[in-house]
Amino acid sequence: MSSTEDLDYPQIILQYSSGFLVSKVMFTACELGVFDLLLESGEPLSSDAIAVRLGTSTTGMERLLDACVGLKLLRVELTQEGALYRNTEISNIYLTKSSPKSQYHIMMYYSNTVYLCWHYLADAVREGRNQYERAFGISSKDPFGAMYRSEEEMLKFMAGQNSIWSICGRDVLAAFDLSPFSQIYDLGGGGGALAQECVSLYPNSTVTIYDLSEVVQMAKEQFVPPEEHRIAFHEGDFFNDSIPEAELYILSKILHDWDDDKCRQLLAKVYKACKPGGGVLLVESLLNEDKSGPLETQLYSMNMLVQTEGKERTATEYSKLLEAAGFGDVQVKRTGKLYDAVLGKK
Ligand code: ASE
Repeated sequence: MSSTEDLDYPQIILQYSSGFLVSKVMFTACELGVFDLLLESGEPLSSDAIAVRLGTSTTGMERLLDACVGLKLLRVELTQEGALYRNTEISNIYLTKSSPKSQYHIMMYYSNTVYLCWHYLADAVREGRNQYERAFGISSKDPFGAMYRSEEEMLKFMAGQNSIWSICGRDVLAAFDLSPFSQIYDLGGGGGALAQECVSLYPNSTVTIYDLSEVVQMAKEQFVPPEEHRIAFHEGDFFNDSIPEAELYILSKILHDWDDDKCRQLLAKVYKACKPGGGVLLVESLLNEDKSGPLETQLYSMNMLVQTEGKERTATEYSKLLEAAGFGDVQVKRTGKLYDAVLGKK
């Protein structure tokens, strides 16, 4: 045993045991609007003032604020009038609703939807399938039918995905020089934040968001500004409807939703539609070849188990899927961040 491990005080086990408490404290402070209030107020506030303004109990709010201080999401200062709380820089940027890099919506999705599926993780592992039936009483045969079971759920998911691209989009699109491709389809492009990053990074490109009809309607209404003429829309189900010809297809966090069989079907269809000289860009979180990490990706793969039909994969697994569909010259770029990029050519 190495000297850093201590069997009498196994700190790592205790930390892991309370990991879910940490997430829930951050989610709850977001949900109640603590970070938004402290940003708006422009001055540090007492726990009593925060509780009054947010309509909560003082005893609950005081403890929530102190836990946020422990997590370094808030700072506390002791004055004659008592303890005063303020946001940290990272909270201002990522945890307030109005910030351009806000992660508020993905937190709400994790806290109110994903969290409920994870309650049944042991069942998911036993059965090897998602847990919509147990968590929400709805059939899990069609995972996106289940995920989009109401307009509100669909909106939460789309807003959540958009918040991820507001911080990760640029890196994955810059991983390869995509300027040779001007006609781009973003298959399953959802709320369009990645498409928006794409046209801003590659000003000569036009991006068509291909997604289910109700998703496209929501994207037009809620997310993509109508004056953005480099973004177009195509309503369809990429498994059952035709895929138009283009130079580049982006599949961003799409293959991780599906089993190998469905991935092969989809990629074969994309290959057929693709112009010669064109390609496909996969944006995914890559597992190490021996699946020893990264931890974040291993956890995402568990999330795919409880929520979808898919899993996270290694670079070699994605390369094989691409090659089986006919794509060649497969290149892998690790960004060092959460999401990586794999490019295949026709
Ligand atoms: C999907 C992405 C997500 C399907 C279900 C999902 C996310 C949460 N639930 O394609 C967002 C990203 N998080 C993960 C775990 O990938």
